[in-house]
Amino acid sequence: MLSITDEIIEMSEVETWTLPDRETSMPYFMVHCLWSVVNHSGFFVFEKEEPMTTSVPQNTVREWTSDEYAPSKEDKFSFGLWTVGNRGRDPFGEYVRPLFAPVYIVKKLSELGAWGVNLHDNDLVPFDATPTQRDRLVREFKQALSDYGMVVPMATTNLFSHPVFKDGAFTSNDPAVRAFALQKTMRAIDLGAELGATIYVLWGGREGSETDAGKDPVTAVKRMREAIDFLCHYVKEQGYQMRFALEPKPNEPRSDLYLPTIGHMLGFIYTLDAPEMVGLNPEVAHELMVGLNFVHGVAQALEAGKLFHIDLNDQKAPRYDQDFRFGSENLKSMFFLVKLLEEKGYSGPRHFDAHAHRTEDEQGVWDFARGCMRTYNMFKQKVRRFHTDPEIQALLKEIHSGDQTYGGLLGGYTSERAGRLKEATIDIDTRAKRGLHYEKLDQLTIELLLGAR
Ligand code: GCO
Ligand code: MN
Ligand code: MN
Repeated sequence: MLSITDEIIEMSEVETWTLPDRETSMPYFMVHCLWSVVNHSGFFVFEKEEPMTTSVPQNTVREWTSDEYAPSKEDKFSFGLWTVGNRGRDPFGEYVRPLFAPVYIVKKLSELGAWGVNLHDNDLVPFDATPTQRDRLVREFKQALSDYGMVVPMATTNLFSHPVFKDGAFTSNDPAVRAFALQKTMRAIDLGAELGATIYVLWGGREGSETDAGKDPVTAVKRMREAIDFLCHYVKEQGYQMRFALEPKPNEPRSDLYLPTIGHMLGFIYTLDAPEMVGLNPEVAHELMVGLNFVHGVAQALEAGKLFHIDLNDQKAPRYDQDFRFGSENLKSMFFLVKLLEEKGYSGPRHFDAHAHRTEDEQGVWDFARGCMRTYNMFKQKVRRFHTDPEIQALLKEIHSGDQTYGGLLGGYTSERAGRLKEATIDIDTRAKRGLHYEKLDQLTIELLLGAR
């Protein structure tokens, strides 16, 4: 058994370890332990923050909160522990920001107006934690959630940081790795269920290849199916109220990932044992990395009833995954995204899977988080204006009117309709000559977005 002093010394030694960017678990754990140890002993106040209280602190944020765009719990904004906890490490440079303990993140996000916090298993419980350490961390985290009025809508598994996953988890050629991946995920599902998560994200971080010489891509898809089927049965048997959201990504960290886009994933879902339990977690940056229209992808998922969750961020088109602040790059398409989500009644979390620029210190992280939420709300306000702008609405009415003469020939197939359609003379010349006024509508949209109307 370690004494408090030994524990602090041991943890301080741990801090000098270098870990891959996403392997944040041990540092988090270290700060977490330090935080709780020093709190109990009462001789050190972490980061000069107030100790946890049993009510949501009031008036702690004084800027950007007084207007209609200030985020509130009703907006259902969530962040991952790994997002605001991102320390700015990249393949070329070391950490630039300090560790934030999970309970500290919960407190800060709550103060900023967020509603939920999501996590990988190892964002909270280190890879090699003992059952006692796990229970303590989970207990303290749950206390923080209750103290700060935060929920855990989504949980996921880290199947990418540990070297054992270097050639994938569910798709690894090695049965022992596949078995370990399933074991780890079942335990992480238990953790998610304990924290109240109803969505479980599966992102195939390393489910891919650099070369197709060593892995059969057909077998890879079959293995993925086998794993997800297994996990669906597990969730059902446990009686958890949980659905899976699959997150496609075209590449990074592998050269190529399997099931790379929304479309690939959608097709795959319907081959599963329990497709009703499985939907999508599309991410803005991932579709933009391959030059796709994210709004169209999300629309297809929505239409199929498969938009279970969404990762909001932004991206300068085709390049590495940039995870920029939501709406910081593609103003117009992010407006259309918010318009789609709001108009179609998407009721799930508005989750930000993004992080602050590497140039930022801690204040920059909270500026970043607040910015994601405010921008979403500003777009939401613009959508309301779009709906009430008379000129835009009149134009839309005209655009959608078309020639109704042939309406009766459309709809579902009947042999009578098919016969009439084959015989009909359709006035294509008039239709072909007609201008559609999309230029004007698009310009009006731009003027609205830029505040000119
Ligand atoms: C990425 C992914 C991840 C996942 C996360 C949850 O590009 O790194 O977007 O951030 O969303 O691991 O599964
Ligand atoms: Mn991503
Ligand atoms: Mn993501």
